[in-house]
Amino acid sequence: RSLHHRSAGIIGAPFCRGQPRDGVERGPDLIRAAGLLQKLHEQSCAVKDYGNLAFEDVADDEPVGRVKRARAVGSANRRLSEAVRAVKQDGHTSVMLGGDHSLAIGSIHGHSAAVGDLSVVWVDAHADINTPLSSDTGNIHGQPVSYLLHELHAKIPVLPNFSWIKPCVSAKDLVYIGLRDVDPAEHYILKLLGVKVFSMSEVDQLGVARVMEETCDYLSAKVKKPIHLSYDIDAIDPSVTPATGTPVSGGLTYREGLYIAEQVAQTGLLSAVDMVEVNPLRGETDQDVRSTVNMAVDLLLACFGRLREGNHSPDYRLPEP
Ligand code: HAR
Ligand code: MN
Ligand code: MN
Ligand code: MN
Repeated sequence: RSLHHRSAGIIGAPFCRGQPRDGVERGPDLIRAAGLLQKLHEQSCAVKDYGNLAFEDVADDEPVGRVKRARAVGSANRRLSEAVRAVKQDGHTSVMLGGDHSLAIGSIHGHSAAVGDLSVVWVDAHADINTPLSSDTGNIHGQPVSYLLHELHAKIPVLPNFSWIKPCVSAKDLVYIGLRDVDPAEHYILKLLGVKVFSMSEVDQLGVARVMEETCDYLSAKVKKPIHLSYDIDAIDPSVTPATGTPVSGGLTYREGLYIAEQVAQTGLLSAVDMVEVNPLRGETDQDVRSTVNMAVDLLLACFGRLREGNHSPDYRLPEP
């Protein structure tokens, strides 16, 4: 499968209401400013930029129980879901630039609305599978997976602007990589549902190569479903990606992070990707921000077939003397 026939449909989602820290809404423009579109083009990937979504401001978005900003999050994700569905229907691999990780609700929902059953590779320090009732913080970026899984449907209470969400992912089609900060309720859910998890402990034990071999074997064992890669930049070690809202030490190295994206791309099944939680206001220096944004760009280039061994297009010819 050549690089030449992939195309990226880019959606900016400048949204931060799934968590309490300002700045993460600047992710899409920063990632574009670091040259993502040009670099994709240079590696022979067709690119269409759908621009940034405009999200409505929601007045009186009072907590519902402990859940914060439910109306804003529900409304933004409804828009995002429609946008991702349209990008998929236009024939692109969808690239959603966040924004916080609550946006995975709309991104995965819209992806599934366009292509049907899919598998999800969730690369993150966190499991983001709290239900609205199990969450200690009430931040919806720690909950997106719970709204998407068929198996948790009965545990999800009614929330304003959430009634459009239909669960669309089965627990057996979900793989986590990079976990190292998991709440008790989340750990209970992961065990109860038998979710495939490669925590940092498994990365230590097996090495990233075996983790990816097992991930790809697991996901392609039966039907080969389109893959949704939801990449939280905090999966990477904070020494590389410090500019993020909830850094956790002991993360993936630059090389491990890249290897994951390379291997998912090489399956030929990658159909949509999220790049979330880049927050320039959480970096202490410009270099902190640059390093974080560069990681996000390099991960996305790998998603579109860039290999560290090098690439060339099938019609490449050496210049004749
Ligand atoms: N588990 C915690 C919660 O539910 C923390 C979630 C964290 N943050 C993220 N998500 N960046 O990946 O609030
Ligand atoms: Mn061509
Ligand atoms: Mn996350
Ligand atoms: Mn995270």
